[in-house]
Amino acid sequence: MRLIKMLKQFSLIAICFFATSIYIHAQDFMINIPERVQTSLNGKWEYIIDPVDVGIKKWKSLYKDVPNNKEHRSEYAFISSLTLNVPGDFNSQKPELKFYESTVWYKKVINIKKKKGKRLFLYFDAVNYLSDVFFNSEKIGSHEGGFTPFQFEITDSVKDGENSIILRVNNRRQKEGVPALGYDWVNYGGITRDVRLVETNETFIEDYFIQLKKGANKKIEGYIQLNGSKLSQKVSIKIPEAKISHTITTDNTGYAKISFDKKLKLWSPSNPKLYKVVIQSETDSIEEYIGFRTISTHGTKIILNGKPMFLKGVNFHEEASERKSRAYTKEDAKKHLTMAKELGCNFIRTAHYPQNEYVVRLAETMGFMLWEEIPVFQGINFNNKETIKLANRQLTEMLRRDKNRCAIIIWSVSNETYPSHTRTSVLKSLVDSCRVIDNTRLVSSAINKYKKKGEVFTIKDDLIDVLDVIGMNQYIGWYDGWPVAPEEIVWKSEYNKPLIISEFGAEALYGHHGTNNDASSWSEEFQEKFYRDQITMQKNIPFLGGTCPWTLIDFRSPLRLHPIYQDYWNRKGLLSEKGYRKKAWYVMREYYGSIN
Ligand code: GCB
Repeated sequence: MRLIKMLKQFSLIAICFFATSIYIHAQDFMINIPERVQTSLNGKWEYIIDPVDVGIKKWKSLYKDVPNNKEHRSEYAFISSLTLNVPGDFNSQKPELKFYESTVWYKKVINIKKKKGKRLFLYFDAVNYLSDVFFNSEKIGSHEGGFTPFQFEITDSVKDGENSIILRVNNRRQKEGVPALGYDWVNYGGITRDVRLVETNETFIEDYFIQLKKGANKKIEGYIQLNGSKLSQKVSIKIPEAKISHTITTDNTGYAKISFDKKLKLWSPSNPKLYKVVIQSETDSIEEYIGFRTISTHGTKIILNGKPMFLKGVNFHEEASERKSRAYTKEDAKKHLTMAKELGCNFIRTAHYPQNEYVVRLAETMGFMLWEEIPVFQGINFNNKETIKLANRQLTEMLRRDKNRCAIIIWSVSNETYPSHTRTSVLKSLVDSCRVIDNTRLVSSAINKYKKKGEVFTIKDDLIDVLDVIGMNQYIGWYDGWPVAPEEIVWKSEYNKPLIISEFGAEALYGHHGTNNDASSWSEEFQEKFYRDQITMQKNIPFLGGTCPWTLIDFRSPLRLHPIYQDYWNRKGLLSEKGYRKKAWYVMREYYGSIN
């Protein structure tokens, strides 16, 4: 836990260089944002499209919010009739921004009435990808990374009355970024998730971790962290339903360990039990529904609450396919999760990045186990120190936000990275950081390299030495043909660890019919047979702990160029973008229905 504090202090002062500006990284954010006292800053924001990023270089007055008048003329303007919806990606809101990857400026004027003894924070659930934030003409900070929250305190710069917020948001792919240049989804830019003005007391409960201790089923452990000037306080953790009231005292850094014994009802997919937990300090109080469960492995089995569990999974992107936009509402989350339930799933891989909190929280109440990953995706520059720092920061932010979600059973550090000495040592260090922050969960990575010899497929990657679970993306039958009949394929692994097929899939256009033995037919029949063949093969893997089709629903991708069958859609969905079931959906549904 001490190490976490050191990591936190480091991230507070971390400074990295980008283009001509100096990036002061956002503060560590407070957790459990839905329960904070807040005003939503969602709604209409004025915008300016800046394709060559001239604003930051030439028009200082733009972000300083200097009015354009007789004395001062600049060749730009925010106009009240030109607005974008926040949250929401900009690409889907204006036809001219369809595949746009550059800067958009955002502006909102808000009215604030200052309150004595209260602190104020601007809190962004996520902005893709780079954000520079200006408040009342001053730069208050920056953030890099499109899928995790960040906040800035504005208490001292707030005025009674009108205050202006200006953001430069740039979603240009970065060679040194996380993710880097190549990825198979639309790079939806903009203020893609909720924005909030959060009010706290002078000293408030900033962060806490409350979970079952690793390997124990009746010891609750964790910590609490206060933020403010009255750091040493008595804090109680109450779980009224279980008649728990545990009191601790924070030290002069606002930190205290939590540890008490209690046997609680355990969360599981069939009984997603959550307890109301109330945390009360002398100056603040917050509550949250938290579940308790154990997760471990035993040989090649995944063990939930002491019992082996097969993960009936599915992948999906944070995309509202039918709307052709980022998904960002609770209803969007409900829609995807209901579709996964209908397929018979008990497990979700939120694909390649942390999705919004609606997805994670709703999944937990609906009884899904989750795999959550940072976008360390192919093509990452493992030789660049700044890139590695950034990956680490995204990992820290993901764990910080979601560590109290018992539904998350697996943290993943990467997807399909090319094995090399540097890559492996960087990923191993990410696995280590992950375990320092949270040793209660399993750690994995989706790898995609195996050795093929005739009918034998051998799993081998040095990274696996440090993983709890092997994630394997394989596209046998789609990108690679079947070397022998599916039932003849033999998977071998020298690791005594469970395997999750983290991806497998084939393309079909909904409503398009054709032969079932020709991948180029793009037909539902081909995809249906592909699924039958994959299931035949997977059933023969003795160390298989779960599987995850790629994907639940067709998603947009600028990489998918077939004008007739794809038209910038990845068609590996079991459902069309409108949610219609392809034939393969029924195959998967039947398979999941046959597993207890
Ligand atoms: C993969 C990637 C995923 C792609 C998928 C595909 O291995 O992890 O992001 O969308 O393959 O469809 O090729």
